[in-house]
Amino acid sequence: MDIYFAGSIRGGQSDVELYAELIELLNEYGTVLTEHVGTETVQEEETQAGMTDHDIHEQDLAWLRQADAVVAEVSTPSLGVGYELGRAVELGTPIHCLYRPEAEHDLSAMIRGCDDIEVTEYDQPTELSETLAEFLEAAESA
Ligand code: 6IA
Repeated sequence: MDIYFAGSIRGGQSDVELYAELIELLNEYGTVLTEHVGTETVQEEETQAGMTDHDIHEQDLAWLRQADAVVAEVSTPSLGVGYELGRAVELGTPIHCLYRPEAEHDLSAMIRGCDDIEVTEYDQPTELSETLAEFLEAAESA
């Protein structure tokens, strides 16, 4: 099972360690195509590799089309994550968003109000094993 994990980069990387923990958890259930989201230095690395924004967009959309499921951490608002979620809805890919109610920003109505997106509120990644296992199992048999 290929999993697309989405999390803020230019929207702010203050949750990057949390993303890394979630990616580790998700790797128990399948292959996370977007492990770089949990890396603080992703921006420098890709600049050094000569990747343009166009290259990044095309690569990420190819992975999104390949993915069997999308999991997004949405506590830090990000234009890129919102865009990816909209594209995933159109692709018909099962989507699960993770949101910490303690976060600085309320979750967008466009995410919480979307019937095609499941949202789970949580405090610690350790609470999420069962929820993610159930979601990914259902996504696999969808
Ligand atoms: O708008 P944001 O940057 O917060 O969007 C974050 C989301 O878009 C993530 O879920 C990623 O899948 C995708 N994304 C945004 N930027 C990148 C990126 N490098 N590399 C891979 N995926 C990305 C940006 C660095 C650049 C300076 C070379």
